[in-house]
Amino acid sequence: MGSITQSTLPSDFLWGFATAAYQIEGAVEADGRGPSIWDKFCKTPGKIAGGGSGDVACDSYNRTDEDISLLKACGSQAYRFSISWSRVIPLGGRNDPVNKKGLQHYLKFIDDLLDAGITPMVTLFHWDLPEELNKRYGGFLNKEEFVADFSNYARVLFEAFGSKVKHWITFNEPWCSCVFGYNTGMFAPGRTSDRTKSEVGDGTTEPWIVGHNILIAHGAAVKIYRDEFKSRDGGEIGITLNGDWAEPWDSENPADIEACDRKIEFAISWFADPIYHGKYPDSMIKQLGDRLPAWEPEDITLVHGSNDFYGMNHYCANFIRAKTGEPDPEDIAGNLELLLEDKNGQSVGPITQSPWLRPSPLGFRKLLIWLSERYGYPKIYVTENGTSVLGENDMPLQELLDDEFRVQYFRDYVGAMADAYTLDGVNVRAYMAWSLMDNFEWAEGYETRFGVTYVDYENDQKRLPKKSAKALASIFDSYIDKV
Ligand code: PNW
Repeated sequence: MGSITQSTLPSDFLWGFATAAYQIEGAVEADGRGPSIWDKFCKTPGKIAGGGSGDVACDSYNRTDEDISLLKACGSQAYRFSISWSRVIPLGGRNDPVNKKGLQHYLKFIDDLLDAGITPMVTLFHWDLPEELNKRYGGFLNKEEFVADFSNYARVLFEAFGSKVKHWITFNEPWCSCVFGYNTGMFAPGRTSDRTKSEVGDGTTEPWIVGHNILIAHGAAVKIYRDEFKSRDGGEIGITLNGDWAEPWDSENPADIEACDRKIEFAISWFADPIYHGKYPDSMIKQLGDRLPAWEPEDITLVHGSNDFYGMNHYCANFIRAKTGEPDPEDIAGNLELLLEDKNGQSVGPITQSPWLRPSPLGFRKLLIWLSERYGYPKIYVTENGTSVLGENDMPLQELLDDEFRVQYFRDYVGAMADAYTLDGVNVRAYMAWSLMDNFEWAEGYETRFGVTYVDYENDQKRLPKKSAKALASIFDSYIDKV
């Protein structure tokens, strides 16, 4: 692979920062918002590190002006944020009332962003399902109800914001909703076969049902957008999938080499193959048999071809070691182990604060190529990329703000992306760094920070830019072609 020095990105390349509603907004009872499954989950003792919740978070609901100033100070061209479903429809369902105040809030925010010259990229769903829908009919587990309610919610948003928002993302990281929500129980709604963690759940079947239903809901929302709004509004819509790169634990063992593709298939192709190829990957069908739902013709018709762009969340790489023997029925990964070191004890990358995250910029470039080859060189929007920093939460403030580790991460990852564009023909067109500011990092609470802006949770959620806040503008400036 060539050197990074001569690589560039196209002049219309869009870059900015990403966040999600429950992680930053707080104000969980303001203006008629209804509870989501995360409000409930956070109240269950032992689920969140430090016992935190999104009750206050960064208080962004009340500080949209400050957040826009931050974006401007960073030189951000775009902002990816998510809408809280239960602010817009507090109970969530298609026959439940729409909350005008919730809609108004986002309408003003979108207008303010546009006035500031920042392009909004809107995620419809970033994990915060209205709790009422979970209670009423089991949320994602109920295909008919969930698809109908999500479709209604999507239509309300397209109708209200469609003239202003041109980039829509249906679901953020369905893999996390399925696996963490319905297999390990680490995330809301916390269902799992492990009865020490939850009284309900079946990790052998539910993740696959939930994934199937989310795909159909995505397809249904895309159809609504294309049939009713696209010609009027001229925007585009896709789904965001997470997935990290895989290297063999033993590079001489064919079983480990083969397991690498299988790992990516179980993480990404689970969703992307139905969207781009109209079927589930063979490796999954082989391992899961009839636990993987079969496609009804009318459902796969909705899903197949439903991406205008591929939304890519990407953080790191892993070493993969094939397991021998029959797969455990609880297995969600493809009968393999994910490791941080290879056979020779070599680490995949430097240690961060997140146990699962070790940076590997070359892995990013390799995954961009892998996806492009498998899915026919789709337009790719990187919708999240970023890192935590080991021990950051415990550093003295001055040291914390000088986050050279994060700056280097962005330099390396953006460089790898420019190489993929310039040298490998990858059609990558946007990049949103995770995250604009430190925020509620789900089960890891507030102890893990991903922001380019420090948030002082003890002092009125004061925001202070870290070194990395200013770094991205100059990094992108050095790659993007001038017109
Ligand atoms: C993504 N893992 O989540 C989410 O989209 C963000 O909301 C989140 O804050 C960000 O990445 C950083 O974690 C993930 O354990 C959470 O592999 C956990 C994992 C992957 C992605």
